[in-house]
Amino acid sequence: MTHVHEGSFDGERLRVAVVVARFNEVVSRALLEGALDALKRHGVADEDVTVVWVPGAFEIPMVAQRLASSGDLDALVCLGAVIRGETAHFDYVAGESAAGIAAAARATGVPIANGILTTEDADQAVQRAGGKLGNKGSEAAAAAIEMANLLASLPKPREEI
Ligand code: INI
Repeated sequence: MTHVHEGSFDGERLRVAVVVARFNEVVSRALLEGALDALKRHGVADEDVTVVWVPGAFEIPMVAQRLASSGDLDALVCLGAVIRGETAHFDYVAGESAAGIAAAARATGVPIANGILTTEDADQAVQRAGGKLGNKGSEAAAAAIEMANLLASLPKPREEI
């Protein structure tokens, strides 16, 4: 018989950390609100949620990797906004944060959802942080739960057997 794996959105008993960048704080706070709301709606207990603020999106991967390697978490959610109009080093900040998050997830085996907006201007960011285009913080939180449950259902890596 074919084996099909799909992660559920049941957050009960999952321990989740949210790493959020203070840069563009109005947008970040709206993303955080969306993420916390989604975690609650999916059954993650308040006491199983940790929120960590960092200065900007560039700092997120280092903190995410530290938290993910603690062994105390089932999933992480990273939130922030990198807005092209505001910086000449948009590509470096956006690229490093996305690549660093992916690298931290692969290095630790803990799913880390990328809820860092990369937009051309502030309006595009606002629309994705509880505006017309939804809340990417909520979507990232749901992805983190789904991935935590999916990974738990997959065969363990060889070295852990
Ligand atoms: N950090 C962001 O999260 N978003 C941005 O748009 C941004 N801009 O525009 O520069 C930004 N820069 C700060 C960066 O993340 C670091 O905090 C800083 O370079 C110190 O390491």
